[in-house]
Amino acid sequence: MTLAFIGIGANMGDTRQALKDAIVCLAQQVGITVAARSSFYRTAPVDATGNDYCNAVVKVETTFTAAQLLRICHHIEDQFGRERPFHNAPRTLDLDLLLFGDVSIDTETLTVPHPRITERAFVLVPLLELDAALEIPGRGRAADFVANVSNQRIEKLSSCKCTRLQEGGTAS
Ligand code: PH2
Ligand code: MG
Ligand code: MG
Repeated sequence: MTLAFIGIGANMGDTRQALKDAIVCLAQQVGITVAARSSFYRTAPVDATGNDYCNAVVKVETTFTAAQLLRICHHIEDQFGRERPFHNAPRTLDLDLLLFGDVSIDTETLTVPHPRITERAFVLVPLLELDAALEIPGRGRAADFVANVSNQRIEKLSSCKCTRLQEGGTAS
């Protein structure tokens, strides 16, 4: 069993719903248990165009290899209608394998830890919400990189509305 972190992002369509549905999809996979999820965040596009993103990170336990987990992520992206017309194009769903246990992998198709993990507030902030003492293999403490990304806009989205609706029994 390996502990892995997956970054989730979307900036087209109903982004919050896409993130929720993607987490359900991951949890439904045999060989993946979703152990925790961060809050959802509204974030400014970084090196990209289009609308603000909704981002989150999930912590999963998996029996898969990193390559298998990546394939599953890509398959789920396809199911959500992901298209890739150009680099960093707006997307209905993006699932990025951020960390896979304490291993470092560098192949043509997969680099773990994710190469830009320390440069992006939309990854670092939710990661630290899940584990404030997180160590990034080969890089050091995730918390040490937050100051470098303080210029990137990121806002935690409230989940109060959903909770209140569910408690009232009127959630759709
Ligand atoms: N993903 C990118 C490029 N830029 N910006 C934000 N805010 N959130 C993302 O998920 C994101 C991005 C490439 O995958
Ligand atoms: Mg990405
Ligand atoms: Mg991606």
